[in-house]
Amino acid sequence: RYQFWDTQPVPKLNEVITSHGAIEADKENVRQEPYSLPQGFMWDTLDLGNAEVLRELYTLLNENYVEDDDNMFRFDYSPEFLLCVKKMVEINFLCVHKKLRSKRVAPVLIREITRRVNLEGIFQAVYTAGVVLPKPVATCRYWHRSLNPRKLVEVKFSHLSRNMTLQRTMKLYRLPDVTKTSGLRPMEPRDIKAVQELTNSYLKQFHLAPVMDEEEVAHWFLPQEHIIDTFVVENSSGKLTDFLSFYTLPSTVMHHPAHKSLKAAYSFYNVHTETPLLDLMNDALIIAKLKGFDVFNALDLMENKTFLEKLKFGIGDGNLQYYLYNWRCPGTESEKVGLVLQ
Ligand code: YNC
Ligand code: MG
Repeated sequence: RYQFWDTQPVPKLNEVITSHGAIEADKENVRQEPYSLPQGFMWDTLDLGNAEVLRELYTLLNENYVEDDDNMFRFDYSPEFLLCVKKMVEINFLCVHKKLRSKRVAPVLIREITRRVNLEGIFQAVYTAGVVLPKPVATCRYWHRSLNPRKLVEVKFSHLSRNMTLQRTMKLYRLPDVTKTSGLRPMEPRDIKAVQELTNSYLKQFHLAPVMDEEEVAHWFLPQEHIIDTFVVENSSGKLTDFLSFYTLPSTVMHHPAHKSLKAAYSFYNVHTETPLLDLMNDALIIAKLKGFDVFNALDLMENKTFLEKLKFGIGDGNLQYYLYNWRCPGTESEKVGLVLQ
């Protein structure tokens, strides 16, 4: 069935898993030569510090990366966002030019990235995809919260429900102009240590979650305009008790005369110890609306199911499958997933 994936150290789709552990042992000798590409192509390690190279990568993804099932929207990662690629350990941005599709280039790219990661002494990986492959460790679903219903209806991202006028829909999704939680403010470099402690202790309750060092916390959470927003809650004695975060990922609107882009915020990590999660997330919606986002997206992982319906998120179509490479372990419920990949 899976010509490529059946050769890889991943569990079979029908496999019943009761153990935890690597599927194949760490390699003693990793192949030194790069895998061959089709005639006329060569490997090139990108220097994303070079503006021209960054622009080229941006154009490739902008024209060829992930679209929705109806081919109406396509992710539009900004060049600034792509610069984050440098430090990533998870596998992301698998993309083959539209003209080279279905020619078995993807397996070559996957084998080559595996070889390069192996050369660094790493033999496991985590990745997500919309497609079903052997074998998901968890299945999550996106939910969408309208912030600008008029535009979402115009670009056909959403449609008016029966018996609902645009006026009533706009009223339904209206949000306050000010946040509710006292002590809520943007994260600053001095908060890194506290955010790290909050994150790592909160994530212990999930089955699939990262452990972040200080450098990773600074990289993933420090606010960067048009990339990542993080707001912390500082109580009256100066202690950080909670934080919310979301990243920016616009989508290109493919066939619309007036609207070219959909501005979407994606829920990232939201950690609560004192503030109710519902209040924290309502404040996230208020902030995203004030910043001009059209829609706020969240997966049904971690504790998100406790607020999605209450905060008027609607369920999306299509699943996001989570995978581990060269690691066998039983599958888990979306509520036990504590990992968000951008
Ligand atoms: C996919 N998304 O099943 P079989 S997500 C993995 N992830 O193999 P061809 C995929 N494998 O079935 P095309 C995949 N999509 O024969 C397809 N495949 O075993 C498998 N789209 O290759 C597929 N980006 O080259 C089949 O297909 C084989 O030309 C077919 O290329 C696929 O980033 C693709 O959605 C996705 O650019 C590149 O369609 C292309 O269609 C495309 O003939 C639009 O490939 C953009 C898009 C995917 C976003 C993502 C995560 C990727 C994870 C890759 C796996 C990493 C493994 C771990 C490596 C490190 C290990 C260590 C240590
Ligand atoms: Mg191909």
